[in-house]
Amino acid sequence: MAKCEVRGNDYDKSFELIAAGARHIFDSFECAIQAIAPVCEHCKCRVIGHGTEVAGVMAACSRQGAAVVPQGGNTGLVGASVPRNGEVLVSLRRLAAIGEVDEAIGQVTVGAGVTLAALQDAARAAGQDAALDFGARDSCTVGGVVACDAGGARALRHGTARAHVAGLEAVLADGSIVSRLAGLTKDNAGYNLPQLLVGSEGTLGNITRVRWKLAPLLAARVAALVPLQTAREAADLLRALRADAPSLESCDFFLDEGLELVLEHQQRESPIKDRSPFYVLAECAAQSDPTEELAAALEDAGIDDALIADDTASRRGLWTLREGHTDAINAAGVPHKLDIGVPLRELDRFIDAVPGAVEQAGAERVILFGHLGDGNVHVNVLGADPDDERPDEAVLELAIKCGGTISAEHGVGVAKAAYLERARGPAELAAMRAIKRALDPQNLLNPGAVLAVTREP
Ligand code: 2HG
Ligand code: ZN
Repeated sequence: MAKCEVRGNDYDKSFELIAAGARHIFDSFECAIQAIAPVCEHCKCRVIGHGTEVAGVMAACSRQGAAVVPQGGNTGLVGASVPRNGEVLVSLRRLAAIGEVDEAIGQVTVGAGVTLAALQDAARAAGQDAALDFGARDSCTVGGVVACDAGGARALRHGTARAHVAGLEAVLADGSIVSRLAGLTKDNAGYNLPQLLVGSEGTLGNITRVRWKLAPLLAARVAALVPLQTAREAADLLRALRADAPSLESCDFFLDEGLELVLEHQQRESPIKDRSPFYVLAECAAQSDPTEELAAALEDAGIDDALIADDTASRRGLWTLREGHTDAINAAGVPHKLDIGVPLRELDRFIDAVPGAVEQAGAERVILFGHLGDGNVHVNVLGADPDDERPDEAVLELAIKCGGTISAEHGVGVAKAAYLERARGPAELAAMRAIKRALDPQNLLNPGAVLAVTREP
């Protein structure tokens, strides 16, 4: 356990000391310290753990000119929640209160530290649905989800995290608190600060509470795993499903090489006998059983070999093939992780061109999977030196050439910050920097994330 430098409940004094360089607050913060001490031991950053005092911490840090990295579940993939230069780590995980679900309007206020799974459970218990889901659900937190505008498989129907933010509370760089938690559907009085904070990755404020918009619970579900030959066929299938299956909720994809990795990693047999190069995993959700609707849509699209899963266990079985990609890839090596998005009409061009581009950039292997409905491809490059930027450069360049984005749902963080100007152009980047300067003139909030540190005049 690390050395204790500050004791007692005098928070204000403690915050001043932390900001001034003391490394830990112990005593009444024991739980938090236990949770975060290993991180601290490893990276030697300064750590605090009492989330409810975020405003006090920020005010003290602002007075001392100490930089801060806000952290939720630390499940991000672009390095945005990890201190890099001795910043104070503000862990928001203990802000884990879940308010009462307002069933009439379909909203709930939750602390930033509530996990996505806990939000889903609370919504379900009230007959509602959080309407956002992805593999890291058990450890990612709502604050982090909102801070990086996470998406996941169900964004096709329900939008990304942004669409679920009816308001939020955040602590700004000077320690002031902005709070819009009334959850008004119509409220156009002034700039929409909450929406500006969505996707800002901790660079404009510490999100402490979120007013989350729920959706009606659609308990009748069916999934289908469809073997296909090409990305073009997949895009055609999506078009057909969107037209003929209004209950379509998600439409993800993976390739046979990824499936093979997952099967090996999970030590299971392929549920598909006749393997093919490309697979689409679609799920429909409705008030009443959508199986017939999905089956008819598949038949009209000329599909006769889909694997249909109409009970919870078999649906989960199919989704673990898709969601198991991250772990299976990690077990195969240290991947370069890219998360690009392209317009659907360009998807097959991108997917066809990526392996060649990556190989030319000196990498051995690329695994592609993602969210077909959003044109969101997770490109995991294996067999490249961790510091070799050439494969990343090649993939991001290709995405931009296809009219796409360098970050679809994982965020920019520090990993992609150097590419932001190329993706957004100088005018947009200058506007972003102006916003950052206005809200955080000392550059204390997550410095170097999203906006690369430059020597500005
Ligand atoms: C997913 O869709 C996540 O499974 C993670 O966004 C993607 O590991 C990845 O590249
Ligand atoms: Zn994803």
